[in-house]
Amino acid sequence: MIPILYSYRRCPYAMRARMALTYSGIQVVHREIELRNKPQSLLMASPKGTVPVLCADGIVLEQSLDIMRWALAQSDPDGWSVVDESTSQSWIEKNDGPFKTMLDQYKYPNRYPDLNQEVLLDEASALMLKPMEESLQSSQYLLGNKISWIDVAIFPFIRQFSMVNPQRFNELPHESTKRWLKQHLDSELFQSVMHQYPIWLD
Ligand SMILES: N[C@@H](CCC(=O)N[C@@H](CS)C(=O)NCC(=O)O)C(=O)O
Repeated sequence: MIPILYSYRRCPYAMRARMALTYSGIQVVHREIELRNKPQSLLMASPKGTVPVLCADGIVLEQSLDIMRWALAQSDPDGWSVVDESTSQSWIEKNDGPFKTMLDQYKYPNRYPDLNQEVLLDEASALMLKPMEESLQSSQYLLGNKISWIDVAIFPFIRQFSMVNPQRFNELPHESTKRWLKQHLDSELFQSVMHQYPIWLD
């Protein structure tokens, strides 16, 4: 059976999963959902109702990182997963934890009227963008001169952050991070996972 992927085009978690699946050459049946109107089949497979979700051969993977790991375990032609475990873990924890919180606060100022955008930008820089810049000044990718699953897992979140206020992002002194971001945005892999699908209805 071809695995089914429930996805949402603009979701950064779904983007990282789609990129890993495409890189690994795994064919999936794509089911594009609307967050406001989730299909019953998704909720039956995964009651927590987030995307991405992958249903394959009796297994249900409900976390984007699990989908990435599952894909890479099947095929990893360029060695994306050949990286130091603890360094990767600390990047992911920072990205999926406090940076994602700041990203939401920065992206939805109406929901957080007490927070100041410039302060948030400074905090997000100190937490994530500056450490990324330091790494990317000394190597082409976050964990060295070879792309790894960490670059792919983090890139959709930096993309989203940069899109909140592109002009302001551009003014930041993080030239290597901007170069890295552009390289991923322009990549064939990223372009290929941004295909627009019609909404899946059960
Ligand atoms: N930890 C999950 C997070 C996934 C997630 O939060 N996805 C968002 C979309 S970007 C979602 O489905 N939210 C549910 C909703 O908004 O109802 C993962 O890594 O897959």
